Amino acid sequence: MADVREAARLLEKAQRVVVFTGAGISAESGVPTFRDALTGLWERFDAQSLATPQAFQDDPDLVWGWYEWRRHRVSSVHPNPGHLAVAAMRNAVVITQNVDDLHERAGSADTVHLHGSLFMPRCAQCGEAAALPSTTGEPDEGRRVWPPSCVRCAGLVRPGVVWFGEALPEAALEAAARAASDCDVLLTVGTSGMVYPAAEIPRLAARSGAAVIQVNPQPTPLDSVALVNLRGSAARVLPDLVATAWPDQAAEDPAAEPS
Ligand code: BJW
Ligand code: ZN
Repeated sequence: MADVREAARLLEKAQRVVVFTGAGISAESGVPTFRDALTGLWERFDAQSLATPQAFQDDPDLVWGWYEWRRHRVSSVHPNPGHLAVAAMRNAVVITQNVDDLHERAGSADTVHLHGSLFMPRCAQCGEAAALPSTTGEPDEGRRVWPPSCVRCAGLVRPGVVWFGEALPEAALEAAARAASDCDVLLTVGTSGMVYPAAEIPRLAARSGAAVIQVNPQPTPLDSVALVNLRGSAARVLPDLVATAWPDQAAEDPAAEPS
């Protein structure tokens, strides 16, 4: 409780706030994380056989089917109180590693996506943006689905996400680095802080003099970077934090349009 008050005090007096999120913020919406024991996606699937350019080259229908399954799953869930609390921090810059659209659906329209999106497929050959397939019904977890063909060059369409060994979108990485070096407070939520260069963002903020606040039920390598570690789930801790920092605003519906 004292830690929440300390974090709220830092947030309330900050001019520039960055919220940096990972899979954990979407866990309570029903989107699995990657590395959590038992529930993480990679407890059940082999990352190397699904989240690399080589995997798509070797087995396009396995990889496309897996991403279609995840896209349908994300489309069927809703933002949780953690996403809504982030959207209530109206001037915060939101930087996410997530490929879902739950921040946007909660009201954080300008979210920066470091690892791309499940909803922006593109041609693997020429890079042309592709339309989302209008498939009916959700594919099963392991079902193979042949990817669509590019309308420009007939190459295979791939998911618009960043796989291991691929560069992050330049504009997103630049925007994230700029915001992190310029902020007073960076709030890191629900990330294991293990995947680079994204994991450099909270570290860059700390080096630039910002106070880092972490929300995570488990210890992470970012514990030593954070000034305040709030051990708990995003959907429980973030609304508490917002209510403590801005007691008047907390009474409003965070998803409502400003009047
Ligand atoms: C809760 C909660 C609740 C649970 N509330 N919290 C330096 C050293 C070693 C290796 C490298 C290095 N630099 C780069 C590399 C290689 C590699 C890398 O980092 N590997 C590491 C694993 C060692 N990085 C790359 O390959 C990157 N590219 C690159 O470096 O390119 C160089 C290059 C330059 C120029 C030209 C060409 C190349 C790309 C990384 C792409 C990552 N992609 C993925 C998959 C996206 C697609 C998909 O979704 O399938 O992104 S990997 C996966 O990990 C996904 C995530 O965004 C990312 C981070 O995971 P996240 O969000 O932290 O999730 P988890 O599961 O790890 O953690 C969840 C946390 O939530 C836990 O802490 C829980 O406790 C917590 N939690 N419930 C709050 N309710
Ligand atoms: Zn093409």
